[in-house]
Amino acid sequence: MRRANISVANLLLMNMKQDNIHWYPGHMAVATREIRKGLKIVDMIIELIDARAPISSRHPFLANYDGNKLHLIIMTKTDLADPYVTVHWEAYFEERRMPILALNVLEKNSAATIVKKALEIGHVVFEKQIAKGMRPQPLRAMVIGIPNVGKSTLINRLAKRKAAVVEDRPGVTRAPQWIKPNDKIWLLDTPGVLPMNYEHKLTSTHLAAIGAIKRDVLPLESLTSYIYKYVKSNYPKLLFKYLQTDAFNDYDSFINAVGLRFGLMNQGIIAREQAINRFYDDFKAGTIGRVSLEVAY
Ligand SMILES: Nc1nc2c(ncn2[C@@H]2O[C@H](COP(=O)(O)OP(=O)(O)O)[C@@H](O)[C@H]2O)c(=O)[nH]1
Ligand SMILES: [Mg+2]
Repeated sequence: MRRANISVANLLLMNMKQDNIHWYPGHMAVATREIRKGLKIVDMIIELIDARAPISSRHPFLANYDGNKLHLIIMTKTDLADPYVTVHWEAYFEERRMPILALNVLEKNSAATIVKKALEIGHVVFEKQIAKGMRPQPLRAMVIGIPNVGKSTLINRLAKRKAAVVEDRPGVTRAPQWIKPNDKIWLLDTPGVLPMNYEHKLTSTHLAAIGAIKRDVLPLESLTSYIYKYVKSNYPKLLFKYLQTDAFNDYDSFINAVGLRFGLMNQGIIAREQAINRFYDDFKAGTIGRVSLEVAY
């Protein structure tokens, strides 16, 4: 790809300059209380972020977390992101001494790869236990992330193998339920859903573009206009491939071209609304191609 026009430094700078918008302020306090509760009983945080927008899909709560838990970052949806950019992101986190795995959660061996890496990092916990003369206990981990990053997909994959849950007696405070892929690692069975970071316009835009925000609250026209301009300047060939034409030179003519290409007509007139929705869906699903919205250099 051509060098994308938004570096992390620029991103942060732009964020600072943007007026803060609050579509839905998010119930930060409630969500973080649940997560804090979970954190008390685990050794490790497994934080899922989206490879297409690794900064925006993190959350200040975890980005600034300096507690004593081990912390593994999983960059998901690499199949939808620009592979060259993803490599840079891996280096970015590694340079900051943050263990990271970049993968497609839908791939067959993704769960096993994550467990292997978690156990590698978790070795320090086992060593401490052994030093104390204890038998090594299962490593306890909690999967955390904003909506739509793949938390349920990952947990279901792990549960399918050899899941067992702690018994749930009625009338007693519900004990934490564990997914037990094996006797070395247990995961809390409910992932921690982080409220999203809506603080900055660009962050919100990226979260919307990757499908983390419900469609019915989105300003689809300005969102798709942003996506169109971004793809056109950073991945221009993808738009040609998508529409089999380059007979468009601005957002409006592009949306018209989408309508024509996919036959989205209403009584002989291009159904603009439908075309906008179609483009948004195709971008989110990666049909247009692999696009990273944030770059690490
Ligand atoms: N292409 C792709 N899709 C994924 C990946 N991980 C999850 N998904 C899809 O993303 C959507 C949201 O996943 P889900 O596990 O429900 O996310 P959650 O909200 O974090 O629990 C689902 O349609 C998944 O099939 C991935 O690595 N690549
Ligand atoms: Mg889920």
